[in-house]
Amino acid sequence: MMTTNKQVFALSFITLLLAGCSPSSDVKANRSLDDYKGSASITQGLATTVKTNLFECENGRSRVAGIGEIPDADGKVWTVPAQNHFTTAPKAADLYEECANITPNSIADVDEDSVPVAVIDSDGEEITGYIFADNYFELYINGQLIAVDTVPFTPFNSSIVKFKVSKPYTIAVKVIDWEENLGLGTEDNRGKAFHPGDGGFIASFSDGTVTGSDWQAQTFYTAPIYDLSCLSEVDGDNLEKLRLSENCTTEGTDNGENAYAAHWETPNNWMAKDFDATSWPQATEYSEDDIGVNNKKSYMNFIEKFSGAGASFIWSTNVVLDNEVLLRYEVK
Ligand SMILES: [Ca+2]
Ligand SMILES: [Ca+2]
Ligand SMILES: [Ca+2]
Repeated sequence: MMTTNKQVFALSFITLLLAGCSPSSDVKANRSLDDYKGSASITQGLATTVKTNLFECENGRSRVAGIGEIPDADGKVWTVPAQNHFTTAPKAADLYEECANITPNSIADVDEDSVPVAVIDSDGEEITGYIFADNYFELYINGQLIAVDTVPFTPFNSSIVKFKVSKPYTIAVKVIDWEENLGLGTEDNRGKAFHPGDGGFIASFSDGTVTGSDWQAQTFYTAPIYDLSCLSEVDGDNLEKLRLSENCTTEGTDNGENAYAAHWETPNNWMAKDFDATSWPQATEYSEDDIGVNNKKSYMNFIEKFSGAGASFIWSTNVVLDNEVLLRYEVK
């Protein structure tokens, strides 16, 4: 049974009375965690850094892309911003990557013939994909990991991939909105030490497949959360519960060290061709203005392959607070 906002408020009020009129910040934090009734596992505060930085930019600046671990109240350890295959998987070819001095002005200046082809079906169709992710993607075709993003955090880059496959086939993508403050879902930006960055993913494929609201998207890591009562989950038609954070603040702060984070376990076989994702929510579309790509050459120089090809930016329902999102689409 869902707990209504009124019930949460009533519980909070009773707990407040029990705790006295001026609860310490610890009591306040415990009260929030005790009252949380959703399906997520909750962590609070900064994660322990287990990998300092996955990526060094040879030519210019990049944000530190670390990996952290943080336990929840049950002792289960969560990897933030998400588990990934950056250090081991084949990297996508670069459309645009400043750190590697790959900065073509347009698609005409890209040597598409040199892009390696991942073969899934030897008698299949050869398909080229053009991908821009804020900040990081891992691309699976029929459950096979084809390529991962070459830059986990910043600078913003774009990628080109080729694969040979027979229809119908399944595209599955893990996208990560990376974070500087591991476990807190924030970065030092816009004058705030704890600014929640945003995500965004757009792709088109030479067989006409484009990202849009007919893709499916589910979040597995949502942060920062400063008041757990802003999280909600609702049922939809044939849907797994929508994991909503629309009532949570997206404002930056200089005091974000005690933020909560919501984690959900990713299914083991989420990328498999036969994984049943029919219950996942539909993806939410975002505009180029929402994502803020108008000043990003890694996007604008190839815009004909993105919005110009009919693709839309997609993510789960909250492009700011949802930081690990799984996407799926079946090409008929
Ligand atoms: Ca990237
Ligand atoms: Ca974010
Ligand atoms: Ca971002």
